[in-house]
Amino acid sequence: MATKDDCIFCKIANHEIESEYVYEDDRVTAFKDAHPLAPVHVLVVPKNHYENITDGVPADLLEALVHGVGEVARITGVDKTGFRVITNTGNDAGQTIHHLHMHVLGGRIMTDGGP
Ligand code: D5M
Repeated sequence: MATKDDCIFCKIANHEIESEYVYEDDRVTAFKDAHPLAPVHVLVVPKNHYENITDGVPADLLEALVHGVGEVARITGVDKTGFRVITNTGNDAGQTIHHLHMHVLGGRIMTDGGP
């Protein structure tokens, strides 16, 4: 499995560091964001290391990530109320953790345009 030794999300995704997990399958892990910006703020990440969405991510893994987003929405209940999905990519987007992740945000009205 591709990992990056110093990558915190690799460690969380593969249970070397424990987190508040919301959903998991053989390819993706979803866990609560440590600095939530909404009542529901969950990160969906691949277990294998990819820097971001442009890092040659296979189509079937993208499908698995989107499936994970749907599972998180269903588990947290925001599938019924609406939610936002964000994937920050690179410096201008403010990506701070360089392991591909999809933010799932919900549980409040998203009126601000930002996350
Ligand atoms: O978002 C990176 C996100 O990752 C940011 O919302 C904080 C969150 N974060 C950072 N470290 C952790 C740990 N250890 N557990 C859970 N969540 C964490 P970005 O899109 O890169 O700006």
